[in-house]
Amino acid sequence: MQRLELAPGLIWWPGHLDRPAQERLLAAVERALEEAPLFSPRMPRTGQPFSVRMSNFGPLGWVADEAGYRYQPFHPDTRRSWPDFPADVLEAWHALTGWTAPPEAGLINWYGPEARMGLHQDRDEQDFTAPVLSLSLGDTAVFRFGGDTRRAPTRSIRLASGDALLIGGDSRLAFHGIDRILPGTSTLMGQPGRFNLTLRRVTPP
Ligand code: MD3
Ligand code: FE
Repeated sequence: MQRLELAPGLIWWPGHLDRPAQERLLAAVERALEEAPLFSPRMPRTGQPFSVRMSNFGPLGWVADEAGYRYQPFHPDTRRSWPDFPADVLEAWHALTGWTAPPEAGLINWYGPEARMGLHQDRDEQDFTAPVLSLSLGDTAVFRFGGDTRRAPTRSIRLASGDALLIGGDSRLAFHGIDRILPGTSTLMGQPGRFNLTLRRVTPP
C-alpha cells in the first residue's frame, strides 16, 4: 500500500482500511457511543461549544470545558469510564506506529456537514515522543497542516474514509486543522458526516 511522507514525521496511508475494515471499525465506534455518547466540548474561558462533537475510548479521554483542556478517565456528562479500545484499533496502532506501549487515549471526533476544527497544536499530552495515529471514516475532510508556528506556510490534503495518518517526530507539534468536510463523498454511513479517531500516549514513558 502507498505510504507518503508529507513532511518529516508526517506519514499518510491513503486507503489503509479496506471497506470491510471500515465497516467493522464504524460498528465498534457506534457501539462505544452507546456507552459513551457524543458530548459537546466547550472553549475554555468563553464556554463556546465546538462544532465538532466528541467521545473517547481507552483509559483516558480528552475533554474541554470552562476549566480547560485535559485528559480524564471518565465521560464529562455520564461520569462513567470510557469504553475499552476495540481490538481493531489496537491492531492498527501497533502495526502503524511500531510502538510497544498501547495507546492511552482514543479521541472520537464527529463532524456533521458544517463542522470544522481551527488550526491548533496538540499539546495537552505529557509525552511528545510518542506519535499520534489518526483514522478517518465517512466523508472526506480537507486537512490543513503547517509548521511549529501559526504563521508558517500550510498545505492541504483530503483525508478520505479508511485513510491513516501518523504524526510524530518533527511534525508532532505542527499546527493543523480541518477546514471543512465534503458531505456526500462517502457511502459508508447512511448520513453525511465524518468520524476521526486519534490515538495517543498521554503520560511519560
Ligand atoms: C498533526 N483532529 O483531534 S487528525 C485533533 O481530523 C485533530 O479530527 C483532526 O486535530 C481530525 O486534535 C486531525 C490528524 C492529526 C492529529 C494530530 C496531529 C494531525 C496532527 C498532531 C500534530 C500534527
Ligand atoms: Fe489536533
